[in-house]
Amino acid sequence: MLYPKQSKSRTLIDLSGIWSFQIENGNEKINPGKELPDKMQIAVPASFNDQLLSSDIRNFAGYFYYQRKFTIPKALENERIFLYFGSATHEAWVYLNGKEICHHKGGFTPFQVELENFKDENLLTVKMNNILDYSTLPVGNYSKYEDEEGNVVHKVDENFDFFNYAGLNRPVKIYTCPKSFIEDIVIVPEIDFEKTTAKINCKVEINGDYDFIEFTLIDEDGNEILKSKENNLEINNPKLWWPLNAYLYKLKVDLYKDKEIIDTYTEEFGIRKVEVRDGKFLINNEPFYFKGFGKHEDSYINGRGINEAINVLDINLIKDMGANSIRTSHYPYSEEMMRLCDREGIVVIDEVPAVGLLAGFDFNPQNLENFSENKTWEKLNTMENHKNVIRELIERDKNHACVVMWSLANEAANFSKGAKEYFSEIFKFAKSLDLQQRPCTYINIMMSLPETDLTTDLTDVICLNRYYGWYVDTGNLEKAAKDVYEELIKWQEKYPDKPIMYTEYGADTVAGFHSLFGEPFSEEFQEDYYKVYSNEFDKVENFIGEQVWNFADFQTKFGTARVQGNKKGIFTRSREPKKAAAFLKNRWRNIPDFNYKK
Ligand code: GCB
Repeated sequence: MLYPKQSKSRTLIDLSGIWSFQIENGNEKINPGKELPDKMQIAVPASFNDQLLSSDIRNFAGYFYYQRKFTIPKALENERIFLYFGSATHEAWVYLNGKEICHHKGGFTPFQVELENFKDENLLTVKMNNILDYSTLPVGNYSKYEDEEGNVVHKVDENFDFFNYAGLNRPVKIYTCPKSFIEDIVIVPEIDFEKTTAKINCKVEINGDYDFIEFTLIDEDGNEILKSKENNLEINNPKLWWPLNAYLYKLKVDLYKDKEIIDTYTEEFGIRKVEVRDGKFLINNEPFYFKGFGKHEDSYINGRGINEAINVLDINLIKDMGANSIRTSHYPYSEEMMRLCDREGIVVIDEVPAVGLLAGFDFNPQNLENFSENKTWEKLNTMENHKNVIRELIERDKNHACVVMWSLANEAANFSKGAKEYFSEIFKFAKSLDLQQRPCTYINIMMSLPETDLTTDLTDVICLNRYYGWYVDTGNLEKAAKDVYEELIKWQEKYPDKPIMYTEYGADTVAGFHSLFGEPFSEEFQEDYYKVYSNEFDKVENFIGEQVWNFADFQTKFGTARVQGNKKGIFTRSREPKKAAAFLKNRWRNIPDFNYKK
């Protein structure tokens, strides 16, 4: 599916704005063909949770409705008309004038439906739920019960810490296409470094009749550098896409019928090569060092709803810090963010919403010991949805130069019986879909040690989340240093060809809280923590990157270890820097993007 764009052959209508909203309470039945009874107003795109000044609605689990009216201008009536959702979190049923026209499960990837029977004025109703259980991704602990009046009450206890923001979090659009149209474009660049040429393989899917397709390659200055009817373009001296130095070409695809262009779509892309070899992560044949952050899509009021100003600011902060990369923890971010990362040269580890695949995990460090007998792979039933989210993510993000690796899960029970079978299938599936053959990984949890992890051979890069000195031996940074180093060396010895990186390490830090003794939660502790870890990283040859947890403080579910959210940010939720920011900035500005580890 292509990102909806306006062109000479396509019209785009944005349905952002104020919609009506309704919670389904108890056994109340809402008629999607009628106006919603409550007449609550809600902004789209945004999560509903923080808009309505009601903690009941904020923490609601179950079914809810969004609704608005729209009109298709007469001038567009002869076109094909699609209704597109950037996302609907987590499951949606779409009704047009009371009739169900589509259903989608999974809260972080786009979907669309062709509109066929519309009237002068149309009632669009989207029924959704934010229920997470042992079959969905992310994973939640779900139960339901009947209250005294016989009403069904849904309860979701998330199997992860970030707040379960829901609703129409991303843009909703209507766009038109001609009768025959370009349905998809897959671009696979292949660089010949010796000949300094690049082949650009373009696979196009067309819906309907046409005579031929013409490809035009356009450089960043807008010059047409090549025109061809073949889908294999070759250019000399290609300008490569580099981290923080992005060069984007445009591929214009024109669809011809009876000598006329009937549809045209322009896709931006970068030419770059990604490869894992000899314990190194190579971009354009150069060993890359990841510096950056695990993030969240999280901001005041919008919740997980798209916030383009925050996205722009965050990327500027990332660049200012001397960082070069992010992980889309723990779900695919908006397409708008991915386009921004392409443009700005931010390297992305692109993650599916496979988080919480660890039955019974409650972030209680005291329970860390009990997991070897964990029965996750007997209890969970996520395979089908896991494959769906991988397919939908790769379909959406396949052409993005910024994406250098797919992360197929965060902190699953990779140490538990059944993990090998489960993940063999998942990795095989992901690898079969990406024509660019990007590396694949999963993000490894503390209990998955070199001695206990069962699936490392599947992964291209060993990605570790570690909390020595925080969740384990809280406050003891001397011990943390030893643990970090010894574990890294064990991984390196066991898998000498696999690069290793940290994808999470951090300590909750309350901005403005200081301590003469570097106590946990103080800004001093956070800085010391990062100094200690950095020191160990530099001693390990195959260590190829550090992404701290987290870029900014973020909202979470309630818990005794969460004070109005997770406070491991280097920045506060409103993006003020904590003390550790200056240390990391100085460190990262002095670490080159390439060839740091000789
Ligand atoms: C983790 C999770 C992340 C949490 C973090 C924490 O390991 O991957 O989602 O937010 O720990 O702060 O506890």
